[in-house]
Amino acid sequence: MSRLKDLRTPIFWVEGHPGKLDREGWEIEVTGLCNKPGKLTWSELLSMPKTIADGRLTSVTRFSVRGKWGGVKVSDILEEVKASSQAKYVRFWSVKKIYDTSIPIDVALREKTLMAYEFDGEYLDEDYGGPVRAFVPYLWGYKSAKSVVKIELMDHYISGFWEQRGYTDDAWIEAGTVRDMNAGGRIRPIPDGEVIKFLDE
Ligand SMILES: Nc1nc2c(c(=O)[nH]1)N[C@H]1C(S)=C(S)[C@@H](COP(=O)(O)O)O[C@H]1N2
Ligand SMILES: [Mo]
Repeated sequence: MSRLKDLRTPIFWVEGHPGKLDREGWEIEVTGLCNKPGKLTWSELLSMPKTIADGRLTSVTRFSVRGKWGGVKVSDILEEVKASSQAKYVRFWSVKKIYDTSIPIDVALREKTLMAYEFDGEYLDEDYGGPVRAFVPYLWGYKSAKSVVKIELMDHYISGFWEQRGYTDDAWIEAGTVRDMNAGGRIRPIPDGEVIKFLDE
């Protein structure tokens, strides 16, 4: 069991569950508009400064789960690979490369946008996008690609898996209600816009 599972957080793998993944052997290719493209290994990620972002993953399907997501800031990774000033979008690719999604660089550079490997101090397992997933609490959860194997820096936008199937490209969170997984699935209203601190009460 994991904390996310204990909270009964739904598990989404639209392309099919990937099965067991090799955490220690995990590598993320960082490519596109940068001066130092290359591979980021599991041990390199762990050696980079760790950021803990208290935040919520909020799905357009209307659940929301809050916790302490631990990982490396995407901004630190972009610095490490010396992202070019022409890079305007960051595209995340999941294992199998069927699922992808892209976010604007200004969202990628924000302080709670992570390549996350932990939730509440536990390593993420495959159900929840381990070894390493995107965590983008500012936008609907479909931007938080799971089990990321590739980060691509681009000068233009490309619609991702869900965006091509009708979800909005900007993934701006719309007002309504969500099931708050931290409160046993209780229905709570959410405001329009980014969700960082809502439902704290
Ligand atoms: N590879 C992959 N990443 C994905 C998805 C998916 O189906 N496949 N679903 C997205 C959606 S719609 C949401 S809300 C979150 C859900 O994360 P969870 O399955 O850890 O709860 O993952 C996002 N990342
Ligand atoms: Mo979602």
